[in-house]
Amino acid sequence: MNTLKVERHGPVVTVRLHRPHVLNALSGELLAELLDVLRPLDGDPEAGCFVVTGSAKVFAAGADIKEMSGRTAADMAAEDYFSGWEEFAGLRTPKIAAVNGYALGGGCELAMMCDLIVAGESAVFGQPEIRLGVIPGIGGTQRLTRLVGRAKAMDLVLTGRTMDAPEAERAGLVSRVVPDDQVLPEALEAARAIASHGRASVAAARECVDRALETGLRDGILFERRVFHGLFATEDQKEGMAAFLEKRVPRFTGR
Ligand code: DAK
Repeated sequence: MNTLKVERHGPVVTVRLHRPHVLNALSGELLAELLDVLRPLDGDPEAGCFVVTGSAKVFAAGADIKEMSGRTAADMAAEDYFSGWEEFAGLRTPKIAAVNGYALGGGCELAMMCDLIVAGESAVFGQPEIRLGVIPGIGGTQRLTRLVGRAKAMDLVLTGRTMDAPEAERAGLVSRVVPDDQVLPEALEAARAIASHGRASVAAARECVDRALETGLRDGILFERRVFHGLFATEDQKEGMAAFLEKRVPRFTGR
């Protein structure tokens, strides 16, 4: 592994982006290594949550500009450059971004592909690609707009300005803001909580929440109700409700 450091504690897998000389810029190699690590773990019943983080000073300063700069449109199309990020976004295991410092361009897009963003007070978010003569291209114009609304998304994408952690929290981009040294502990605690729940209900909850961004209210409510009904076919539903009534901690099996 050249670009990542990976740790596993029980059901929580932590991936630390590690290209310090370029502020963790996201290269093709980093993406390939990230997918090599996470792909086999996705669907592993023992893996309950992924945490993606950077260093104490930077999450990721975007896609690797040096790697991209000389490419032509034909190169980009032929390689379908960075299409693998959609595979990352589509992993079924819940993902938490633990962000300190810069999360710019592809770094902000990577954080938005996660289910939760836990940010340190020093975190800085933005889509500055316009300053490079391009636009966000790993979902930034789409996810940012859905998460923070058109007004704020236009502001960030057209001016290239950044927003600090309190603004990102007010805008709805960030789930929690904590002191910098608490970012990873807070993210790991959230990851352990998620991993302690039944896998089927966690997967169902993620699908339903994300569906809210893609469908009308009526269809979304119906989708939620059908998924809710379906969970009564799982052993985890029986166990979760029995444990409540028996005043004990549930033992979910993912079945
Ligand atoms: N790529 C490559 N190297 C980078 C980098 C990046 N994104 N960001 C920083 N570095 C390197 C710097 O070049 C510098 O290297 P040396 O000069 O020391 O060799 C080193 O990291 C330290 O950076 P600075 O000296 O600039 O550090 P400062 O603290 O002064 O400034 C900064 C920090 C984050 C404000 C600044 O580094 C900066 O503005 N970085 C660029 C931020 C940015 O523009 N990010 C967006 C990148 S474009 C695609 C779709 C999307 C994309 C790509 C493809 N397709 C669908 C095909 C995504 C595009 C982007 O994300």
